Amino acid sequence: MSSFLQEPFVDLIYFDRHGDDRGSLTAIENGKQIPFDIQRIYYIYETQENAIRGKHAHNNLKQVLICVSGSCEVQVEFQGTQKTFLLDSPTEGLYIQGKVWREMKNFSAGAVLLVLADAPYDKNDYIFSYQHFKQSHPPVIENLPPEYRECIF
Ligand code: T46
Repeated sequence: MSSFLQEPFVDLIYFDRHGDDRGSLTAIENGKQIPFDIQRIYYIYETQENAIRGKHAHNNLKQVLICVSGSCEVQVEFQGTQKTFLLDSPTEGLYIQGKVWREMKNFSAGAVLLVLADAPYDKNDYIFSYQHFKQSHPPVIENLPPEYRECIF
C-alpha cells in the first residue's frame, strides 16, 4: 500500500463465523485477524437512545470496533472525507487508525460495541476539538495522485 495511505486509515475487517446447530462463535487472536497487538479491550453498552459518543480523534491510537450485539453507526472523517459505517454484525470490525474524527450514534436497544485497542488508555492521545482536528489534518485529497484518490474509503 502507498505511504500516502499509511496514516490515517479506516477499513472493514471480516471475521470467520463458526456456526453449527448450537449457534455461532467468532474467535480473534492476537497477530491473526487484528493488524496490531491488542493492549486494551473495552465495551460500550446500555447506550441511551439518541446518544452520540466519540466526537474526537486520536493522534496515534489504532482500534477495531465490533458491534457484537445489535447495531450502531460510526461516522468517520479524515482528509476531508466523511463516511458512515453501519456495524450490525459480530463478524465485521471497523479498523480505525490515527487522526480520524469518529462519532458513534444510532445505537439499537441493547447494542454492545466491543473495541480492541493497540495501547492503554491515554487521555493525551485524544483530540477533543474539531477545530484543532481540522487544523492539524487539513484535506489533502487534492494533493494525492489520481490513482490513489479512489483508494480512500
Ligand atoms: C474511541 C471511541 C470508539 C477509561 O477509563 N478507560 C478507557 O479505556 C476508555 C476508552 C474510557 N475510559 C473512561 C474515560 C471516560 O471517563 O470512560 C469514560 C467514557 O469514555 P469516552 O467519553 O472517551 O467514551 P467514548 O465512547 O466517547 O469514546 C470511546 C473511546 O474513549 C475512544 O478512544 O475511539 O470510544
